[in-house]
Amino acid sequence: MSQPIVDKLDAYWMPFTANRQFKKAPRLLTGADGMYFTDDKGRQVLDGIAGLWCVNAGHNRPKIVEAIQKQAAELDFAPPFQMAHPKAFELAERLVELTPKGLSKVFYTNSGSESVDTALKMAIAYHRVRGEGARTRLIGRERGYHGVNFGGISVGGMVANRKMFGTMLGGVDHIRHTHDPARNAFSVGQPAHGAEFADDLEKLIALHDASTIAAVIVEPVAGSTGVLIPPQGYLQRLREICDKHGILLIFDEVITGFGRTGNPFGAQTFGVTPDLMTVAKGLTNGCVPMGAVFAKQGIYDAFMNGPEHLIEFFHGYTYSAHPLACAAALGTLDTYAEDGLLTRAGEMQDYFAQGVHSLKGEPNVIDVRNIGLVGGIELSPLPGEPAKRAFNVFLDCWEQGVLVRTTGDTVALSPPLIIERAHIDRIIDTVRAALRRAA
Ligand code: PXG
Ligand code: PLP
Repeated sequence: MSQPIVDKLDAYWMPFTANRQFKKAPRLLTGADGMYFTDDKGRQVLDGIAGLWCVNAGHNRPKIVEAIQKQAAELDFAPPFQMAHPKAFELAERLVELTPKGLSKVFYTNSGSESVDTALKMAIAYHRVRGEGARTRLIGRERGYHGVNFGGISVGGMVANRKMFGTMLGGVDHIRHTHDPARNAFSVGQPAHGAEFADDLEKLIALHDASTIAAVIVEPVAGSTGVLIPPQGYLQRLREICDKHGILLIFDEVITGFGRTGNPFGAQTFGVTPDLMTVAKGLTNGCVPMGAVFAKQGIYDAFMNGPEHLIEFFHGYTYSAHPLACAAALGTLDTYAEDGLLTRAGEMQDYFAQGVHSLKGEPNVIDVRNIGLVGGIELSPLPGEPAKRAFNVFLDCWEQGVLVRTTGDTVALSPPLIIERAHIDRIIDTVRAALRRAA
């Protein structure tokens, strides 16, 4: 027998993982190229989830690899406080060419979680610098995922991510989620029913008074909690209510950013522009950790008062605008542009939709949802064992050489945007066979 690649699995406490189960039968990845991972047994595994919703241009893209290598040798680090390096500015200029009109300022972070906490702090501080310091409440949504830092779990709505961690931020409330299978099951694209879920916001405003509310944060498409597509008119209505009451609207586009829904950002796909927008993941094609918050010009301007030598916003990370991350992001934007990837999900979505919706009628499939190159296939749970049936499907697909993701009893697909029809066919065939075996 050949020597195992790792013979000690003890010290590493793995994130969001069933550690004991994993360590009994580890799934190790050792290489990646294009649409495929290589595992430690030399198998090729088709990547049905772009790594973790992040490798949008596929793996091992030469422009990105070269940019990182070159940058490491040229300028390894530059302090981001009171100092900068040229690529940080170049990247910001390139990014704001892609954003919805008005989102013209970029603040760098290192992850989606940091982007979320940054945006929440920006929102509260924005009201304060304008003399509305009583606006401190934050409104999230049930089943929302906004990363794992204290701000993010406070506005988030995933019970397992919250219940162990005490009282979190005060002054947070939630509107209902929009998942409504009784009316919307098996909708292709945006469901027809549920714009009125946005009116929950009016109820919370009536309860707390608008003068105490800083911001509302939602994912345009909820990814982590099982691919929940916004009902037609829902995001528009949230926007109208926020405008009416002077509340900032934050879109968390960590998953929907960088082409996932057929446009650079979900805001463009759904035709609604937020005041703040958080991104990460696809910003660097997942290659170097990086996130960002986009802000409207007026939010930035509100901070630019007082003596010029004083810091305007007391916030930032040692690794904000890290040179390797900026280089990776520039290489990523070049790659997206060359391959037309930021609109490719729109071209592929009909074929992808046909594929995922062809799973209707397979054993235990109770709903199928899709938008762009995201799909969710919801299964009825095994009696008394929630999440187990979907996890069995995940393990089966892995055995068959296809990587999918599960959350609760939903199988999620979010492949690299370079995907071709034959890859879609293989993913759907593999999931179909696994569903039948899991019956
Ligand atoms: N906001 C949203 C909308 C996300 O999807 C984050 C914030 C946090 O980003 P970081 O980079 O801090 O992880 C995310 C991340 C899953 C899964 O199982 C999804 C995410 C992360 C890990 C797993 O679907 N999304
Ligand atoms: N903890 C300590 C002791 C620090 O000195 C710093 C940064 O200087 C941090 C945490 C924050 O680290 P980061 O800026 O990487 O988020």
